[in-house]
Amino acid sequence: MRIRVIGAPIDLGADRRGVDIGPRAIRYAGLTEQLQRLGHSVNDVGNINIPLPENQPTGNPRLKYLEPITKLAEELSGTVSDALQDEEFPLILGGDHSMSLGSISGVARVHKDVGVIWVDAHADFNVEDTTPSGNIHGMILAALAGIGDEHLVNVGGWAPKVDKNKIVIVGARDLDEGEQKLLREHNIHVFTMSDLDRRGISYVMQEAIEIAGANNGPIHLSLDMDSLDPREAPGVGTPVRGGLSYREAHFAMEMLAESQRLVSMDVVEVNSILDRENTTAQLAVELTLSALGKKIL
Ligand code: B3U
Ligand code: MN
Ligand code: MN
Repeated sequence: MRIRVIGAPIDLGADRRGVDIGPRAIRYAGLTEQLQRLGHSVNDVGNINIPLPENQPTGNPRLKYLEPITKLAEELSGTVSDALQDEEFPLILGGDHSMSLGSISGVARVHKDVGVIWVDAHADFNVEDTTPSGNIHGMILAALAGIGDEHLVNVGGWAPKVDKNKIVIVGARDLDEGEQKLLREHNIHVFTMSDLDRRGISYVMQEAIEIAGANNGPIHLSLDMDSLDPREAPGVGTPVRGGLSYREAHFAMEMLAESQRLVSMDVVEVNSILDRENTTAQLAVELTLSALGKKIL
């Protein structure tokens, strides 16, 4: 497969500084070499340009940095749809999760029926009225489903980007009250950590692939590294105990590879300031390899 690596070091969507180093840290962990060793060809087009938060007005405290975030989403969306049009698989490196507004909009422009598997400790399903932080990375999945602030929802000039019925969240364990209400109201498929404990990763991923990839449709994987247990992935902005184990995460990725339905992928929230010796970035590379076909035997 031909893979186009796109760095999106956006750090305007979250409070903890350090995710802007994520794309570099993932590259330093050997991403290109290892993808090539797996037999892929890699076209790394570098990073999109991100303005410094210091030079940007915060704006509405319940929708911090709304203006630059939507502007960057427009740009990234174009970069991602160009990759797909050139028949390369977009692998987008974050940055905080607000970057997925751009990446998934770009995918949805080309694959109108794309489903999304959102692997995350959080649901990122807040809106202006439910957010406890004003951080837009906690609102992106709702925006992609057509829910929330109109500027976020209408990036690229159309909405929704993804059919609500084809959204699946895996690994959730930290949901805000208003967010829970929204998820229920819109019947979003959420596999929490307790579902994982009850049914196992194999069952959960099989269901997730069936739901997101209904009618043999394409799937985008959005991998938030905070879905993993903080013992495995210490370098994330909002660690939450009780996450995916190393083996569960790898197996989930292997099942996605086996499904042969992935058309694009993001890896987000690697925070190098909080990381230990690039452990989280290395794990991000390993999991990407499993999602893109690496097998034990
Ligand atoms: N739900 C909280 C916290 C959060 C969301 N996403 C992350 N943290 N990484 C919020 O601020 O919306
Ligand atoms: Mn997230
Ligand atoms: Mn998260």
